[in-house]
Amino acid sequence: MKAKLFTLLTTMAATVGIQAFTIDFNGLVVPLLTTVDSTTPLVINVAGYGDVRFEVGPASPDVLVVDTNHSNDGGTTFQNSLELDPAETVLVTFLGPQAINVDFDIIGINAGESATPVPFGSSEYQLDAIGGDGVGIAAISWNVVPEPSSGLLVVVGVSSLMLRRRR
Ligand SMILES: [Ca+2]
Ligand SMILES: [Ca+2]
Repeated sequence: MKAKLFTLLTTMAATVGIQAFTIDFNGLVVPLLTTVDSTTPLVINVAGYGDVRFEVGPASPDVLVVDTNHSNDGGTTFQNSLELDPAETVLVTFLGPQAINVDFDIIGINAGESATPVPFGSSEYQLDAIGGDGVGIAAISWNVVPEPSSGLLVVVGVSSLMLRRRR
């Protein structure tokens, strides 16, 4: 009986599923030469998720541009990306449900350059472009675990009650 209940719960949890989302600057979502500056954040609405906001650093005159100056493979395949010049900063905030497994696809990281997204709190990431000729964010992907439905919560509750009674 216990084993059957656990199997049922496991199956239901798997059915709930994890959702996957992507912002791809190489797609047509964001037009080329779109700019982000201190007065104009870039807010991208991702179907089924909600908004993701890109801002420049709070104390910085940075201007970020969606352009085609960086490649992923040393210079042959140039892609659209949100470009950061050296010393520029971008803050990326997930305004929809909790984003997990956040993965930045950063292109144009040459020798001596670095660009590592640093998480702040549960929904914000800061990326600083350091050195060389800058980098670009080609894409961001992430997952969302949907809120458990009230029906599933009832099943879990009743099941744990039954398990407790049997101990
Ligand atoms: Ca710039
Ligand atoms: Ca570079």
